[in-house]
Amino acid sequence: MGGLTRTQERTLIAVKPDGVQRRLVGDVIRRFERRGFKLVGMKLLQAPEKVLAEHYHDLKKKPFYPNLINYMSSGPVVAMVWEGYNVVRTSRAMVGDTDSAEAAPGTIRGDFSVHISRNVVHASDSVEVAQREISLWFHSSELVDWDCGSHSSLYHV
Ligand code: IDP
Ligand code: MG
Repeated sequence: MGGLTRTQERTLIAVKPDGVQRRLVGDVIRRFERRGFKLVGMKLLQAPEKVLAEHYHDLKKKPFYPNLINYMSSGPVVAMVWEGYNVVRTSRAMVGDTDSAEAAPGTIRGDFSVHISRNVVHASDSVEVAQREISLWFHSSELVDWDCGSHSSLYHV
């Protein structure tokens, strides 16, 4: 037994409008690459209202919901799909607590955010939610299966 049974796990990570405007896209990507995850989808887009309504449907009754939709519509987001062993759980740890004041230094929110309403990045919170969010934000044709092969660690001389 043993082995990496969840290597194929995928999650949706999105740099929110504040993160894009603050030029944090590269830093977010760098953290996921350094950790060893594999980028299988990425696009910059102005999020359609319908997508945001579906994405945050469980928060519809919250008092902050209108402000959340305004925030998420305030500029483009960079939506990404990352793949790897336990990527859902690990990326939540890398992103940090929803409330910026609770987010540990070293996490994305703990390094870049001071308020829950401008917390720079989204990460799916379970494998099931990740699957739903990935199909909401991406067509299957936009996801690329690729092999980490020879260029990840070898130089050709
Ligand atoms: P998560 O992004 O850490 O999964 P959720 O509870 O799913 O947190 O909330 C989704 C997003 O809604 C948060 O990332 C944040 O942008 C926003 N949000 C959550 N709670 C509050 C709040 O109390 N005030 C303002 N915005 C909030
Ligand atoms: Mg959430």
